[in-house]
Amino acid sequence: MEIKIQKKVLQVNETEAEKSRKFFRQKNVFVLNMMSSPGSGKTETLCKTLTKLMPGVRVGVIVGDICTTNDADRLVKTGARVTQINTDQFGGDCHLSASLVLDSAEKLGCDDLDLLIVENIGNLVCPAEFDIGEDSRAVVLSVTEGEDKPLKYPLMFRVADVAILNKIDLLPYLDVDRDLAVGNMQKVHPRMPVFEMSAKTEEGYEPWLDWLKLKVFEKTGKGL
Ligand SMILES: Nc1nc2c(ncn2[C@@H]2O[C@H](COP(=O)(O)OP(=O)(O)O)[C@@H](O)[C@H]2O)c(=O)[nH]1
Ligand SMILES: [Mg+2]
Repeated sequence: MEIKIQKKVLQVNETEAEKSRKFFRQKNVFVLNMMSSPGSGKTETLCKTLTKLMPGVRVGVIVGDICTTNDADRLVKTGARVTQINTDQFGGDCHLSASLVLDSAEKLGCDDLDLLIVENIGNLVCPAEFDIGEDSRAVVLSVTEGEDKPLKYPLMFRVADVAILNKIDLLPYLDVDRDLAVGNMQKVHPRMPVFEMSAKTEEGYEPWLDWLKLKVFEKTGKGL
């Protein structure tokens, strides 16, 4: 019975995701769904990414959390247009649904955007199951989480188009094997691009920014 309910929820979401995809196509905006466990550095990576991309790339952000506007407050300082979703009022959902994202995207306005980034709720499991009508999915794994997480939570890494290994500035202080962390991500998802970065020192940002700009160009035709 539980499985049937889950299946129905996902089917309803899939219909909504198609509506979102159509909306984003009409607006000619590239949409990136950014996912990870809490604290791996999604918001910090986004703050640095937005600062480096703007004003050449016009970026909007939808950020999801169960409670607080902390992340929106940080992101808005970059100058990007930001809206925060809190799922507490909907029972504290651990993921963003397609309908919530579409509703927020309409309110945010996408006419003048090249790139819309959705920072999903921190969770390495549920967001991987919910299509939000995005064009690409990025997963962030920080070195403090351990090399084995891609093997323990494979779906998230399987559905991702690109991965960031974040907090590499901390490697000297940890017993973590960087190559093994990258290897485990690519074991689950062969040939997935993995960018090794630090949001603190800003090491490793250029290849990630180039990847993102190429993706925006491929969808929208906007050379940035
Ligand atoms: N040393 C270090 N700390 C980081 C890095 N990226 C994020 N942090 C810190 O990790 C904590 C969680 O980051 P946050 O961006 O809020 O993670 P989120 O929950 O995935 O959005 C914050 O204290 C950040 O300052 C990094 O590359 N290196
Ligand atoms: Mg965050």
